[in-house]
Amino acid sequence: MSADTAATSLAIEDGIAILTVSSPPVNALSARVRTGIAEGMRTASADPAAKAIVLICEGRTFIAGADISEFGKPPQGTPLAEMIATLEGAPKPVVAAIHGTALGGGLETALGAHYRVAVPSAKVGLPEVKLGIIPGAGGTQRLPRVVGVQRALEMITSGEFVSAAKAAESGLIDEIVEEGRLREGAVAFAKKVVAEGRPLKKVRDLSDKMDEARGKPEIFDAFRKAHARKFRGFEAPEGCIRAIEAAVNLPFDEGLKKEREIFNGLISGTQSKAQRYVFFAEREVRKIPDLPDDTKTLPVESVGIIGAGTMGGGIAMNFLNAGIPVTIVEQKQDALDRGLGIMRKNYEASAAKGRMKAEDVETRMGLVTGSLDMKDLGGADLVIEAIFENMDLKKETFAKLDAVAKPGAILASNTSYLDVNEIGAVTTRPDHVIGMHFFSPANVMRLLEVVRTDKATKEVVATAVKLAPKIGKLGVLVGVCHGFVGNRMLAQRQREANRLIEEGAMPWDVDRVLYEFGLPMGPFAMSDLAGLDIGWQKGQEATRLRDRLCDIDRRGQKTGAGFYDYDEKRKATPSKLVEQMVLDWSKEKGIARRPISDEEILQRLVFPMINEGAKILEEGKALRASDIDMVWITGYGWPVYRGGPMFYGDTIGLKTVLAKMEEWEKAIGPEFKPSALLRRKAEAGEQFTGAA
Ligand code: 3H9
Repeated sequence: MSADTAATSLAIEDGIAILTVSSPPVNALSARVRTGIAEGMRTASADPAAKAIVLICEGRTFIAGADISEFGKPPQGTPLAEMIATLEGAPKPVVAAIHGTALGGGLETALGAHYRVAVPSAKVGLPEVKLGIIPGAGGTQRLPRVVGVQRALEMITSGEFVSAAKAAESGLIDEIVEEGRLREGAVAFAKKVVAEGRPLKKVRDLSDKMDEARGKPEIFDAFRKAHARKFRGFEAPEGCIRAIEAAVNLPFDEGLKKEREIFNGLISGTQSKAQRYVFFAEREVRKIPDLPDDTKTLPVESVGIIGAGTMGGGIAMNFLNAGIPVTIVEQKQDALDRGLGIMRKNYEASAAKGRMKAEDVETRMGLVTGSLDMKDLGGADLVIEAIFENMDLKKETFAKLDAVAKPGAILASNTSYLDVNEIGAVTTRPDHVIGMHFFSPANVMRLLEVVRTDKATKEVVATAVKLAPKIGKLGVLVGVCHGFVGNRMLAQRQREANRLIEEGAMPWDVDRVLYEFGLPMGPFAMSDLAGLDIGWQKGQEATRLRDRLCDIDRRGQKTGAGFYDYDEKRKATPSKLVEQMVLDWSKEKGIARRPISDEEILQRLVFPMINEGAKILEEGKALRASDIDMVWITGYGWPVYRGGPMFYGDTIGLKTVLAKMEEWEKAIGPEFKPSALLRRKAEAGEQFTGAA
């Protein structure tokens, strides 16, 4: 075989050809791999010494899909569909031997084989939808022929990874072989197929599992309807459904053509570009230039948490889920009991929904110890403070904590805004103090901002960063500044949201624009959910419209009214009363209201965020634009198909963003002053991410 096809090797042993793929890290289907497999298949097919062919991979996994980094580049080597046809069309049985993950083009390859075997730990799936595309090498046509239409719809539109056992149940895997003995198991299976004279089972020729859906378009419409909320804004799920419909209604080759047409349409679109960017951005987050992978980390085998409120309890649950024991300290017994009670209730609710077993509730709650004495934190490797957001209180707490925590323990603050350097300065160990900023609800939201203080040692920072995935979080490294990355940018948006309703928009206009953009909710609906009385002081003169709402007991969802009116199901409707209050507010402030377009609302909310993101980069408070985007996607529900605010800025064009900032700086005020980085990039015709 020529040098550039060395990603595969072929051996014939005891009548069975073994075609092995070796292309670390994940055996993605690069041009070399595709060409190697196609050549290997042709050689093995033509060799009379081989009675069957086993396709197997070296390393940690079976083929994990097409090589995503090749997308958008000119095609080279054997096309994937052609390669798969060499498997399906082989004149002797082809067996795919699966370990690790057979994903996307990897599973499509396995579906081209006549039989599939897997070890119990293997997983299979078609996750293309998460990249904004559909399976483009026959997956949408072959999978429903094997597992049925309903199951194929679920698998392909969700991109879920399915265990070998479940895959075997649905007929996707023909046999499960012993863990660690895949090669032997696959060869034995191939010999059995030969000995028994089993047919060459070509998936393209199967059709009985699709009968249930033939002539029944209502199946697809019902599926669309049932998942409308989940699919909102995304283009790819609809593409998946249409391709599966084609599988049901068209002959195989025409279905393939339809699949290709849909695939091509999606892959050249902005959504897929954004989603592929996010795939790599997510993996970039853990790459920190001065903390190479082999940086020493400190053990975290037990954790202390100060504060059993909503945040403290939610944070504790992450560690309990990971099997790490937690001691949680409160000041008063009733607050402690309440906090522990809520944690238990949350777990019980998960168990009731079937998300965990009933006994897991006890195992997890068995790992938590409540205490009223900070001294009980003396044994913890890491202590996270999650008390009220007040600098004096935090300093006092850290001084006390420093006195009881063991030497070498890491002390972390969950502050959302405050200066963690200043907090660390009250301890004898500022080099062991960092920020670990969780997002509410802390047991659900994936984001963790790891706040690097000036004095924190590399080991301490690396420990927090490496801990994040263990507790199910994406740990994004950020620098100390007011609000860090996420809330610092959010403050820009909030300021403009308030100003827009003074100038002419209504709260529901602002919320609708952001909702239609793809966010789960806008700032006013969000405030109603969180409670308008945060920061409200009863009896004091209202300086904000929301305080005025509190004065008349419209304190948000919990009181049945806030910016919106709520019915008993908490469904929101715009309030006439609030509308009048907004009009009065503008009048009192002497602002002549004007109509504001949706486009202006969106720009006014989002462009200042992009500008702030640029300042964050300029000041080195985030490592790269893509880290900022991951903060917004995982912490604030920014739609993944828009790639994050910095990527979005790139898609709009930085010249446009700059021009607007300049216009508003003149018309409204200095808070819109463009960052030097934005100006430089815009003037040079560059992007923040280089990926849009
Ligand atoms: C597709 O197949 C389209 C077809 O239908 C049709 C085409 C015509 N390509 O995640 P990890 C890199 S679309 C290129 O950290 P893990 C990854 O960037 C594809 N690179 O490891 C990382 O690089 P680095 C459908 C890839 O163990 C390194 O490998 N398939 C690809 O946590 C390790 O990855 C998918 O969507 C790729 N396909 O997870 C599967 N995959 O070290 C995508 C990985 O430089 N992949 N890399 O940062 C995954 O879900 C996970 O990577 C996997 C391993 C579960 C496999």
